[in-house]
Amino acid sequence: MKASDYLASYLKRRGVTHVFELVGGMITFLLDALHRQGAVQIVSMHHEQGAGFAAEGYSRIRGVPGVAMATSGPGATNLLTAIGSCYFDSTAAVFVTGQVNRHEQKGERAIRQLGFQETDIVSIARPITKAAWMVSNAEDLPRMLDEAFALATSGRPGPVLLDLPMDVQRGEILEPDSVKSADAVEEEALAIDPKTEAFLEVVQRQLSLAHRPLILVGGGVRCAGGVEAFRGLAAALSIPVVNSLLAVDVLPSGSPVRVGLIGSYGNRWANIALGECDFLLVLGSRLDVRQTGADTSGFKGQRFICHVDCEPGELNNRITGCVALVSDLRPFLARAIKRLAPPAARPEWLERISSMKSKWPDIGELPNLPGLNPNVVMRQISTAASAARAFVADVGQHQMWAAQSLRLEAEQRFLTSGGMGAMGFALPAAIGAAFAAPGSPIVVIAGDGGFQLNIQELQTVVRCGLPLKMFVLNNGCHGMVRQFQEAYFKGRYQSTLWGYTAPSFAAIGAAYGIASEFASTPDELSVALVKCWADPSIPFLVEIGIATEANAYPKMAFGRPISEMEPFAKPLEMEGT
Ligand SMILES: Cc1ncc(C[n+]2csc(CCOP(=O)(O)OP(=O)(O)O)c2C)c(N)n1
Repeated sequence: MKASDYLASYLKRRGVTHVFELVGGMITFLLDALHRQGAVQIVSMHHEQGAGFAAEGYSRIRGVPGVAMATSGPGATNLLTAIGSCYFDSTAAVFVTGQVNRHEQKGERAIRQLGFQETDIVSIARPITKAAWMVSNAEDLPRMLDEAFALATSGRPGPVLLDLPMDVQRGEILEPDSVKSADAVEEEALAIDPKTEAFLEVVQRQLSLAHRPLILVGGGVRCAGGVEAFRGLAAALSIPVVNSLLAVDVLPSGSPVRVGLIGSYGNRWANIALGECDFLLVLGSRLDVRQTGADTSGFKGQRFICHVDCEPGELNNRITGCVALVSDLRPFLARAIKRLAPPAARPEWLERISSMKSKWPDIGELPNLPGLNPNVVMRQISTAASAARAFVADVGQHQMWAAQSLRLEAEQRFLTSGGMGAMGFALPAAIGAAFAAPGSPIVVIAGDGGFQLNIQELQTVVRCGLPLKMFVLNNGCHGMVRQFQEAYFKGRYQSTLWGYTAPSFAAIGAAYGIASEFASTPDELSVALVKCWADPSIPFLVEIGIATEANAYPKMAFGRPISEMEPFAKPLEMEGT
C-alpha cells in the first residue's frame, strides 16, 4: 500500500471525517488518496491559516483531533499561527505538511535551500507543538501516525506536526500496523494517583473552615473530558464557580452556582468574589496574566489556594504558595465526587455575590454610550440563537463583551483563541465547528479588524452552504488597542483609528452571495435577528454598528487588587491590552 493511501485510510479509522487544506504540489498525492478513498471529506480553504483554525474548531467541537494539511514552504509557514493556537489552548490536532523529495533537501549543506519551497518546518514548528517530525521512510508512517494521535490526545492535548516528503508519500508500506486502541489510552488515564486522596483531605478541611469558598474552573476541565463530572461536583458541593476565558461554557448560564468570568475583563462581581474568597480551588486553569493581572501577590492574598493541573510546570508557577496536585482532571473529578462532602451552607456569601451582581450588572458598565450597548447586543444575540451549537468569538473587545454577557445553554459551546489571542480565528474556526456538528448553526462574533484577517473564508461558507450566523461588530477601529491607547497614550490612536478603515461588511457579505443586514439601532437589530434566524440552515451576516468610543469594561487596573477595576479604579502603572 502507498503511504498516501495508508494515511487516508488511517484518518478514517481514527474517526476523522474532514481534513482542511489549501492545495499545493507537495500534498497532491495525499489529497488524491483522500479523494479516491472518499471516506474523509476534503474541505478546501482559501488560506492555510484558515485551514488550521478550522481544524482547531473541528477538534474542539468533535473531540477528535482536527487535521489540516498544507504544502511545503509558504503553505506550511501559513499554518503556524493556528498550530500555536492549538498548542497554547491545548487542542488536539495533527498538522500534515508536504515536503520536497528527500534528494532535494539541503541536509547539512551550507546553503539556504535546495528544493523549490524547501523550508525546515519541523524546526520552525517544534516550539509550538508537542512534537514535530519528518517522516523519513514510508515504513515509519504507521508507527508515527499512532504516536502522533496518541500524543495529540493524551495528557495535556496539543498539536503534532508530521512533515512528509513527496517521495515518502509515494513509498510502499509492506505490512501496515493496526491502529493502537484508543481504549488502552483511556484506561491508563483513569488510574488513581494516591496523592489525590491526601489532596482531597486538604480540600475537605479547607472547605469546612472557609467562610467564602470559591471554585475557579479553566479550560483544562474540558480538555480532560471532565465537563459532566465537573457539573456534577459543582452541583453536589453547591459552591460558587468562577470561570476563565476558556471555560465560559463549562457551566450553563442558568446554573445556580455559576458566578461568571474573571480576569482582565472579567465580570465585576466575579472579580470581586475572587478578591474576597478565603478558599479557592483551581481546576485546570493555568492562572495566566489575563486572569490574575500582573500583580500576582494581590491575586494570592491571604487566601488558601488548592490547584489541580495535569501539567506540573503550571503549578506554583505565577501564583505561588498553593497546595498543588498533578493529576488529569477526569480521574480527579471522579474521585472528588465520591470523596468530598458539601460544606455547611454559606448563605451570606452567596447573598454577597448576588448583591454584587445586581449592583454592577454587565449591561450597566457603559451607561453613557451612544447607540447600541455591546453587552446588551450579546444578550440579544444569544437569546435569538437557541438553535446554535456554538458561539465562536474572535479577538478584541467584542470577545470580552461576548465572554461577559452571552447566555449559554447546557449544550452550547463558546470557542475563542485564548493563549494565542489570534485575530482572524473566529470565521475559519466556526467553519471547522460547522463540519464537526453537521446541521447545527454556529454563531460567529467578530470585530471589523479581525474579520478582515480571514474574510476570504466567506467563500468556503458559501461553497459549502454552512449554517454560519455571523455578527461583525463594526466600531470602525481596532477597538481593544484603541482603548489601550486611550488609557496610556493620551488618545494618540496610531494604526487603530488613524490610518485604519473598514469596509461595509453587509455589502461584502452580499457580494459573496450571503444574505446580509446592517443594524445600528435596537429596532434594526431586532429586525436583523428575526431575518437571520428565519432559516437556521443558511449562512447570514449581520453587521452591527457600534460607537467607536465603546470600551470593554470593567478592566483590571494595574497595581490595584483584582476587585478594583476600571473605569472606577485608575491603573497605577501600565497594564497590557
Ligand atoms: C493576528 C493578531 N494581530 C494583532 C493582534 C493585536 N490585537 C488584539 S485586539 C486587536 C484589535 C481588534 O480589533 P477588532 O477586530 O475590530 O475588534 P474590537 O476590539 O474592535 O472589538 C488587535 C489589533 C492580535 N491579537 N492578533
